[in-house]
Amino acid sequence: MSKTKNIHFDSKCVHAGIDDYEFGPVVPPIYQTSTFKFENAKHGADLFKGEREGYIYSRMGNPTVEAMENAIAKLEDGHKALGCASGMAAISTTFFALLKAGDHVVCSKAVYGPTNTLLNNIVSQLGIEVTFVDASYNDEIKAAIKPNTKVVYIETPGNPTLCVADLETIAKYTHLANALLVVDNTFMSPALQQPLKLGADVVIHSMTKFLNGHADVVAGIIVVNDENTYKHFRKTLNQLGGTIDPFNAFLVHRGIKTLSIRMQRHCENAQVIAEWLEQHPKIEWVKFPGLESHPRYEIGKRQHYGPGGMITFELKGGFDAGETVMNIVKFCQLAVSLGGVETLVQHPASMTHLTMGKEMRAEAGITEGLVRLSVGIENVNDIIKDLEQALEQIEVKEEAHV
Ligand code: LCS
Repeated sequence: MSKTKNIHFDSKCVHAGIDDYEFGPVVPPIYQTSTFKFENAKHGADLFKGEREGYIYSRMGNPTVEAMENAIAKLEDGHKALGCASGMAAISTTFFALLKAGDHVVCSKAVYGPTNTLLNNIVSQLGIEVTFVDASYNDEIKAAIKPNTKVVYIETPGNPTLCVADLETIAKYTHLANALLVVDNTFMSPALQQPLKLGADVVIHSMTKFLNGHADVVAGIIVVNDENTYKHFRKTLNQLGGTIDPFNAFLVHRGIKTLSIRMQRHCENAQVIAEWLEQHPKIEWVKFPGLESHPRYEIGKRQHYGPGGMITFELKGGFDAGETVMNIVKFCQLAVSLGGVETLVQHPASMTHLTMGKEMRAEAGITEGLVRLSVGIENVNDIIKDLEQALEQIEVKEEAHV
């Protein structure tokens, strides 16, 4: 019987994907090898034909990578997973696996900038049509789906606006059209949201973020629900070549052991900070799924096991004030990426979402003054103290944001 079958999610984080290995190590050994010896010519030929199980070449499969893939598949309650070299490798592999000329994709407007750019600049040049929608509104998605829609692609909460999409309803609309629902679950991690249970067909993560959690790896993953889809994705990934390497897979597998407790602290800290920001006189608005003022608070409460660690806000005084704060924080670090143990702050309009262009950003609700905070697991008072001293130093002229 599987050791991880009927155990709590917290325990799965520690034990999923861990097997018995030669010499008895309690963690998977790192098979840092590009290729694997065949016993003889027939063995090699049989492996290539798929008539025997085993490893051939690390782009096509590696035991350390497979251990991590099995772990994430278990955490997402999926069938199998495919480790990728980055989140963008996972996303591009998914589009290549599922789309061909003549197909149509519906995508939420608020997605990571390069996802938007990939669809707009590369996917659309292959004869694939793309429609961007505000995924907060189920009716917008329903209206955008056409007979040739093959994929509905949702990031929820969206980067960086933290808009929340109702996955259960969207899955119903998607399946009525015989399309597949692909969900980028990076902002929540499987500790806080499990899209396959809500009807999604494919789940993607940038594992660079919460899954690894320590800002020392760039990696991605695709989780699928059935063997046929898995085989098709595996073939596509082998051909495109964006596979994860064994050492990064080992680091991610190590990172997820603490996923549950990290996410709990991210959520607790972010809730306190979001509430503090919301009542601060120099703050124009705050967006956080754990605040009752979030327009999709009720959907979030139903769909999430916690509000997450990401907050966006805008200062009275707009971009200038935001820039000043980013320049004078000391404890919070000014850097892109998110989901690590350390608190990071960044400005999407000039950084992560620059390539989208001003018009698309405005349509997606990414205002020029929006500041994004990835709340770490430090003591919350240290984060607040730093934000406080930064906010104290900005001058807010009421007319500045009018
Ligand atoms: N999906 C989401 C939601 C992301 O936030 C990112 C990266 C990706 C996919 C791509 O993953 P990568 O290839 O970088 O592993 N987001 C970043 C961000 O907001 N700041 O820097 C990277």
